[in-house]
Amino acid sequence: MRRKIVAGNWKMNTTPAEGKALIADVLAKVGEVPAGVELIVSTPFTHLIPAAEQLANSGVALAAQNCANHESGAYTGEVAPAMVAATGATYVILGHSERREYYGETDALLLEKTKLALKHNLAPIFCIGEKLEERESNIHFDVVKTQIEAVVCQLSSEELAKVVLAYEPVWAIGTGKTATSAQAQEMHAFIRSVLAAKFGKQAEEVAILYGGSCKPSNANEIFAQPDVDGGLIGGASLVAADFIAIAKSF
Ligand code: 3PY
Repeated sequence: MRRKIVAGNWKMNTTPAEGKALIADVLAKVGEVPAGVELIVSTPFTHLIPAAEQLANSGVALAAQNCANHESGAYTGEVAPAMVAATGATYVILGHSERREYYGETDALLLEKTKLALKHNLAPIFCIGEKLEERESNIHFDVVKTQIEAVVCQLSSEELAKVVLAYEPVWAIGTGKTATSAQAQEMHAFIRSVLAAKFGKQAEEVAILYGGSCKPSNANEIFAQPDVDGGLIGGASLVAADFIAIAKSF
C-alpha cells in the first residue's frame, strides 16, 4: 500500500497572523481526515517556526516551499536546508513550475537542492510537469521524463525512499483548468515507468501527487486513479474546509 498524501502549497500568501489562524482552522477539522491520509502544510519561510510549534503532535507535517543549494555563506536572501530543518519542517517543495519559470531554476540547480535537502533530513516534494505548448506539441512525456531523469534518477534508492513526487501540468496551475482524471492517470503511470527503468520495483512505492487546480469538486475522481496518491493543493489549501474536504476525497 502506497502512502496517501494531501499537501497544501500556500505559496506567497498569508501574514503570520493569518497563517496561524489557518493552521488553527485545519487542526480543528483534522479529526475528519480518514486514517492513513497524511497532511502536509507548506507555509512561507516566515511562518515556519511558529507553525512547527502549532503543529507539534498533531500528525500534520510542515514543509518549506524552497531551500538554497548551499550549506551557508554569502548568499543574500537564501535559506539553507539546515536552517529549514531546524525550524521543525520535515519537507521542502522543490522544482515547482513557478520556481522554474520565474526564478530560472534549472534541473542542475534542482539536483543540488534536492541532494542538500536530503542530506539535512528534509524530504523533497519534487515537482515536475509540462507547459501547455509542450502538451500541444505532443512532447509532454519527453519533458517530464527529462525532468525526472535529471534529478530523481540521479538519487540513490535510499534517497528516493524519502522523496514524494508531484505532477503539476503547468497549464493547470492557477488557471482553473484541471487535467482530466484520465490525463492524470496516463502521466502518473508514465512517471512510474520512468522510475521503474532506474529503480525497478521501488517505483511502486513512490507517492506521486497530482497538482494543478485540484479542489473538492474534482479531487475524488483524480484520487481514484490507481497511480495518483494524493494532491499538492494550491489555492484550495488556503481555505481549511476545502483543504480538509480534499483530504477526505480518497
Ligand atoms: C496549484 O494547484 O496551483 C499548485 O501550483 C500547487 O502547487
